[in-house]
Amino acid sequence: MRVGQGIVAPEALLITVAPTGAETSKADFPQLPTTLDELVQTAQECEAAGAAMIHVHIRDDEHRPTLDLVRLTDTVQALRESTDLVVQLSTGGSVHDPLDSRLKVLDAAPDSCSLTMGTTNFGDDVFSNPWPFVCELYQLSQERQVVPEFELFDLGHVAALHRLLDRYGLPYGGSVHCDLVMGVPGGMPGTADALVSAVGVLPDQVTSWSATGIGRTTLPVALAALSKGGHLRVGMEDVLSVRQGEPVGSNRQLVARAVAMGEIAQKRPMTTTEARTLLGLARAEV
Ligand code: KMH
Ligand code: ZN
Repeated sequence: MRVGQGIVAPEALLITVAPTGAETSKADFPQLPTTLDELVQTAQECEAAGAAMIHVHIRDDEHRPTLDLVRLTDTVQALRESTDLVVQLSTGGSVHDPLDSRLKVLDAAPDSCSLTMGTTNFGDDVFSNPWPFVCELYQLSQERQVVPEFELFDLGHVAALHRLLDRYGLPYGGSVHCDLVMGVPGGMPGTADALVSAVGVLPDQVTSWSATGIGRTTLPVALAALSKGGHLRVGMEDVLSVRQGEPVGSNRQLVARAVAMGEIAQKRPMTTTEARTLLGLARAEV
């Protein structure tokens, strides 16, 4: 296939940055970007370092996770004005967010949204994604012309993705991009073996995938993903140490490390334009 049909140069590595998440508190980790200014600055630094997409969770004035629609809309606009990154809003939110608020995230009109393919235990909590909610969110993404990124925390989520695509067809834009989220306590382990198992049963319709390993699984998962031809997600949502005893200083540091790992695998960071092509956004925008 050709560039422009969703396929980009094989040496291009999509690096997605997930800078904030919903689980870490500002008090525990002051370098976490929680204000809009901090998020914009992080986004600009990460784009300069090699990221092409940003996975966004936002916080309120007290630095608590929020799905406030005005804030989400302002955030999408600010990121568009200050960067060329593909802007992906989290529809996962925090484990405490109700399903209807999570559906409303699409009202903020992002380029992309995360879409988790099933319920998973999440440490001591439950990250709830019942099948009817998954179907509703997927159909809404098609209707609103938002490109979903399917979040796969478990092998069962891969099976659910088969079912979803068979039932409702391809996403808006025609590409199918997944992200393996590995090493969550309650989900699949962050190991090379688990990654190989999951990648081996992805639906044929999948056009690209990335992976991220939570906490200490971040490096094994990244290295396994590169070995299997996948892309990378990095950021403080997923990991807070660069090595034992050394806290992450900035999201840029994690993007730079992903670029360096990619270089060893003879990959270069994908441009934002290439990312739009990969994800089907370029075709969608024509
Ligand atoms: N914060 C987690 C409960 C997503 O962004 O879509 C869910 C999450 C996944 O982070
Ligand atoms: Zn997230």
